[in-house]
Amino acid sequence: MKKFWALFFFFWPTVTLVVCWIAPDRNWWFFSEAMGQLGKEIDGLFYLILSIVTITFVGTQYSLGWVIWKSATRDPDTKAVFSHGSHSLELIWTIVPAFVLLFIALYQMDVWAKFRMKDHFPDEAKSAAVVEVTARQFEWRMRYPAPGKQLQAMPQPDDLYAVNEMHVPSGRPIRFNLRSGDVQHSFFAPQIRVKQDAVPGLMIPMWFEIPIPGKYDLLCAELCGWGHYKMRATIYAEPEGGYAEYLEKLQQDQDFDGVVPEVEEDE
Ligand SMILES: [Cu+2]
Repeated sequence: MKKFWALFFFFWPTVTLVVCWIAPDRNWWFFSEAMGQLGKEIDGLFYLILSIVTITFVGTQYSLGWVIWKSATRDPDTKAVFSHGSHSLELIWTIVPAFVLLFIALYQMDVWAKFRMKDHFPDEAKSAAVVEVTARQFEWRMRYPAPGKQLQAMPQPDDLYAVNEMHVPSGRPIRFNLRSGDVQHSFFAPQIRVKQDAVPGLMIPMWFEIPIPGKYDLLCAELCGWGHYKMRATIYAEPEGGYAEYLEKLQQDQDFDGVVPEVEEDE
């Protein structure tokens, strides 16, 4: 039975190593490649932490298995050895994890700053936002400036609105502002690896860059009420000129009052 437990503790780290062997071919079961440079850097942090955790797990489980195996296979007549702890061991397994945590904290600071701190945004994303995103129960509201104008912090009479469709230019970093109209929500664009809480009373500046035009998911990642599940929208990364075209069309739709002028007939 003792040998069984030793084998049990050898089994799981072995499974882990096999998984690590086949996982890169399957993109670690991520459902898509990270879109954009920032997404790749965020994935990089994820892989770093995953590696540290894997090494720790495999190391501790094999050691545990080895200790049990040793005791299972030794001569039952051998005298047991008792010890009263070890100061050096205590120091080692306190200092090593402390340094690992400190390393992670310092290592991720550049990516974090680029992602979250306005002063470190790419230059193109420091200027005016292309859209203001407001999360509310249970939809995403977009506010765009009128064509040719810049988005103001306060809503303007000629602003354009859309629901659950976020159109942005592709191929360059774009800035947007995130707000909440009621409770706490979370802006989550999984393919771009961008996630940020929308907090009532705050306007949070954000940016991302989508190199390839196309459709991307936008979800709410904060349980915000009964309709949380349907807070799903689409990000349209527009090709060159597509964003301006979209704004023109939105303006036409918004200005249209539903009345088609009658054609006057000559008597
Ligand atoms: Cu929500």
